[in-house]
Amino acid sequence: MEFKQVIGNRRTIRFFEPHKPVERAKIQTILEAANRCSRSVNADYAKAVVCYRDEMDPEVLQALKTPTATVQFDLAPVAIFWFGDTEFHVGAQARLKELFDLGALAPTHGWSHNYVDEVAYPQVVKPIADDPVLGPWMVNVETGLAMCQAMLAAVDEGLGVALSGYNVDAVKELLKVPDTWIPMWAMLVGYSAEGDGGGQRPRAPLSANYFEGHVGNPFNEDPAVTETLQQAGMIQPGMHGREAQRRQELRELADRFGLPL
Ligand SMILES: Cc1cc2nc3c(=O)[nH]c(=O)nc-3n(C[C@H](O)[C@H](O)[C@@H](O)COP(=O)(O)O)c2cc1C
Repeated sequence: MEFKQVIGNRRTIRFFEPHKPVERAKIQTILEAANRCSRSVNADYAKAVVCYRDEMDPEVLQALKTPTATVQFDLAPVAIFWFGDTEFHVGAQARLKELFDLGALAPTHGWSHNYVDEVAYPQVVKPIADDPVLGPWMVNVETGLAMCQAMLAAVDEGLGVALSGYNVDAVKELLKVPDTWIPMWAMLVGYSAEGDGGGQRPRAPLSANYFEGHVGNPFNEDPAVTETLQQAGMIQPGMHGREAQRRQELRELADRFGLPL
């Protein structure tokens, strides 16, 4: 699938084909996409545990749920639980030196083995890792990057995908998660049972949130570019104006899966 189409097709899917298994090759592709995300100090922030619903004890599956994450756990054949490693600084010096030796980090920009040992690690990386606010902030951002690439890879593989909260305490114990990993989100993966999900979710125009030069000077869309992006499938018809059709689809899904409406 073209990249812009992948971005346009992605939306939170909450109804999955419950008995259509996800090929393991597709799960591997999703994880490889995450593994290729950009990351500071070339660290492995993102950790993931792939769980197959049908291999889970039904009581455990029940224990994972939260008020905002219920039926989707029953319907999705796969849940990938994501965590962020707070020990990202371990081995950072060696990894930065490797990047230097390979020429990814260049002396033109001030890099050397000494710079790693005397500046980059002790003055930048370690203080961030030791800071109770900055450390987790870094881990959260970096893990989010990996999860985003994973989601897009899932869409590219023709799958539906959703991020969801879950009962962290239950999962930590069940999956033997170390205390140094920050729990993030569950990524539910399966074949979508809801067509195109009812259209793209409402989004503000760029000018509401993005600026040029300084805050307050909105980045205004060029209509010709918008049209190109519409043709490429990145910007798709939204949900407004399709409410009746979507309600009908929800009724059919509720009937099919025996869910209350
Ligand atoms: C980090 C994250 C966590 C989310 N957690 C939940 C959740 O627990 N339950 C749920 O129903 N939707 C969850 N969502 C979906 C969003 O709340 C929202 O429904 C959706 O409109 C986001 O837009 P999208 O459809 O383009 O993904 C989550 C989304 C993100 C990005």
